[in-house]
Amino acid sequence: MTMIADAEALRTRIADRLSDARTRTGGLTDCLDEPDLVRQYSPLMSPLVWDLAHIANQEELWLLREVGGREPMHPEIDPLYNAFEHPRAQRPSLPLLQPAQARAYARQVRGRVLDLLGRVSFTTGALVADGFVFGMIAQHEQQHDETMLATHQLRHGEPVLTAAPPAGPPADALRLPAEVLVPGGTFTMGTSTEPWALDNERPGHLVPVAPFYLDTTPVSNAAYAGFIADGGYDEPRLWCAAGWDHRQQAGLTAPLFWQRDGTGQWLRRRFGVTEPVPPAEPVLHVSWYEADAYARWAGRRLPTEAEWEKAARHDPATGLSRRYPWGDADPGPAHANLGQRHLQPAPVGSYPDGAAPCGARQLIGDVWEWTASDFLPYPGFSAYPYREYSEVFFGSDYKVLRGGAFSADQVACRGTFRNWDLPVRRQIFCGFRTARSAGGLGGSSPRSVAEGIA
Ligand code: AVJ
Ligand code: FE
Repeated sequence: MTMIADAEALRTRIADRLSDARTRTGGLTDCLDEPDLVRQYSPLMSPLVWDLAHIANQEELWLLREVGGREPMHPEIDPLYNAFEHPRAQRPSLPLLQPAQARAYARQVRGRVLDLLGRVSFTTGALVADGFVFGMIAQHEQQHDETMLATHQLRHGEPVLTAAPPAGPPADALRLPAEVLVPGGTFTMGTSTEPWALDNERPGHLVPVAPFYLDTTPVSNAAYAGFIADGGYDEPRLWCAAGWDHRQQAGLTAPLFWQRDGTGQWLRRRFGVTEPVPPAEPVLHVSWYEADAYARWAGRRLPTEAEWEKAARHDPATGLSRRYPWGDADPGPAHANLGQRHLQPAPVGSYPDGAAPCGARQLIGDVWEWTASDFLPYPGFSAYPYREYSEVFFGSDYKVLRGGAFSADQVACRGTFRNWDLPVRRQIFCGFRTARSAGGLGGSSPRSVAEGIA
């Protein structure tokens, strides 16, 4: 392809990804009236109208000002939408733009961005090379769309979101082995080549991984209910010290949004609808502490981040790391449950076309998976283009989650993508799978996926 055709293809791709994000933002905000957009549903979340204007403000900052060299449109509002100046709990008391003003601001910014996109040459430096900063802004909006979906899940009131349920599991789901072997050896973790990878995914580097067994699928609701029924929440030996303190202080007894009906059956609230907990669906809305305790109960442990990524990306046939478990092709509807196409995870064992070379399924999509690892920089990390995306969060406070969920869009999900949160958090769309080291003696596992959801 010529350079000019390349640039045209890139413009189209950028415009499409920006437009996808805006469609989703609209879907999450047009369904609510003004009081519901301005209200705060939980101190953990911003009012939706804050996300709306923050999305526009970041787009203005990075695309119109940094790339386009324009003057600020409304400099006086910048501090209101700087996430570091005002914690979420305080945002409802700020003099925020009202919904109509926030929408108008977002529309104006986007119009100017599309003008700029038509003129930009992608050759004026690292920020625009391969369209990076445009991709970063599409990812940023989609990340806030995911946050807004979590706000919807916390909201009480009539349901306003609908989506088709995922298909039933494939015929082989129940016959899958409960765990798969990931052979030991070095693999390439992270990337130096994926054009829209964010700073914390870089650079690609070699990491040795000892052989281990990984659950074929995420842990199901039925398996998790087994942990509850066995007294897992009342057995301090299953919890790390900080986890037990938190379990006591927060009074945890089950995943967030679960409750028992009069007969002791588990129900859950999902986007305003209360329904029986589906046994075969991956468990959602558990904290890292709960995932860690479950794994200990199962005689297992959480996978490290490196183990997770090796299982998801390493191709033993070539020795190379793939972009996704299934290869390098962008995710399609047969590969993974992504993009808020469904508003719940698919049954464990779904998406055979998205399986990794090791045989693990649903590594991408369905539920974010807690890993054992703290959020740390890779060797050779350098903050780009701003320290507040990743660097200020590095350390032992945050745990890494991998793989994306039904709530995440494909532009912000890939084999190298790293998410992180505090180990107490569970309003995000998080679940987990477990692992055990191979080679040693001991370690238990059910024989099949079917046994795990019986
Ligand atoms: C990567 C999901 C942890 O929401 O705090 C949004 C993404 N960063 N705006 C977050 C983000 C700046 C971030 N997470
Ligand atoms: Fe943000």
